[in-house]
Amino acid sequence: MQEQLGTAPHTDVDPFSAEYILNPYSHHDALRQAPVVRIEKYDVLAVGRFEQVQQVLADYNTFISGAGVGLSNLKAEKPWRTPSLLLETDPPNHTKNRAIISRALSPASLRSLRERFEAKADDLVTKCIALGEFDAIPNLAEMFPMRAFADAVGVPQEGRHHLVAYGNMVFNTMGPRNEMFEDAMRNAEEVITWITNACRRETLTKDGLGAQIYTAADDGTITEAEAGLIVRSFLSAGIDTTTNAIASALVCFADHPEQWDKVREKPDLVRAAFEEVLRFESPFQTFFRTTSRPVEIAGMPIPANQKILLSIGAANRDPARWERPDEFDITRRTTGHVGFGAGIHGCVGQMIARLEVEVLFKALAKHVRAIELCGVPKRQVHNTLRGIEKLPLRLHS
Ligand code: OVM
Repeated sequence: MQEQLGTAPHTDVDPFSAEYILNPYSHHDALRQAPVVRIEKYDVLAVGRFEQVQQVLADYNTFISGAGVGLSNLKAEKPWRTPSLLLETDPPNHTKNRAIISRALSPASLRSLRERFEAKADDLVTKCIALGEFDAIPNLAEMFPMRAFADAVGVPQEGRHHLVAYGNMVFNTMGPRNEMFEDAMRNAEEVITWITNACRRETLTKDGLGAQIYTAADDGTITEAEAGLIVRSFLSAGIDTTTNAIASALVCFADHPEQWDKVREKPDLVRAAFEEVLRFESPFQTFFRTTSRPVEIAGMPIPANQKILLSIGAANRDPARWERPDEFDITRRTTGHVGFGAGIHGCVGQMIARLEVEVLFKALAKHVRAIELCGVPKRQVHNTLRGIEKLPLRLHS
């Protein structure tokens, strides 16, 4: 008889149920009860402790991305789109593609964007103040990345609402085939057509981040089609994530006016505050890796070809790693949070995300004395993102 050593405890927690999504934090203890747990409903393993999440992210040869970072194994099931050349790829291809997109997002490249972002932020904040009570999701949280980021990439003005729909498709399809998955894919054909066209060399502006990717096709490093797919990564990862980070930041400051006062007194605190928002309300809550070989996590044997869910949200509130994990505190040390992931797949757009949020919240700090919630924010029931659907606010100048 073979002895069962170090088996992962089972849990009936369902990270893709509406109940969980509306309040993930009340379920995280169950995910953190052991270094690895088995989620019965999907028959996958999960890690929610900071230490193991960190460890899995660091070991990219064992815990690969090439089988997808959603529940579905892209090597076994046909994916709905060509896999991403960055997110869903492993070295050596990942390394080559990542270098190309990194160059486009380098500090030197981003420096020239600051002034344009500032003008847009000032204009948008002034308009939002004038609206009185307004919904901050379409009017602010979506609008800012949709103007600042989409302009920076160089995509057409017409039809930009498809960017939000596409983000919903990309992130909701990382979960199981549930209602959220099907809802996000309802209009897929029209959205994919728009996105595919937006990624073409002929469609992009000549001076944007998108055009910069095509210079790698010009010198033969990648093909024209690969350049289009790398541009697609900008449009997949660059809108919904930032939108929900902005929305969460607005709620955090509305709920903690004393911390908003600190930011108003010292706007340079915005950057540190944003890291705390990412820890406290991580926009990208969950994703997966797949084992490329049999391995042990904290002594528990894991077979090859096993999907493992990483709860970024749980790791960023793990009491073993963070003091007072459930308190929003912009003065804490947030170094090491995994809100942007970590390691070779760590968010390649993190510097532009930080720039967008810094500029927007500095404009808010300049014009807005208080951020008032005019009703309960309506959560977006979403397989992957910590989303807000409706956010009634008033900005007091
Ligand atoms: C991509 C992609 C899509 C979603 C997220 C992401 C967080 C990347 O298509 O490359 O990174």
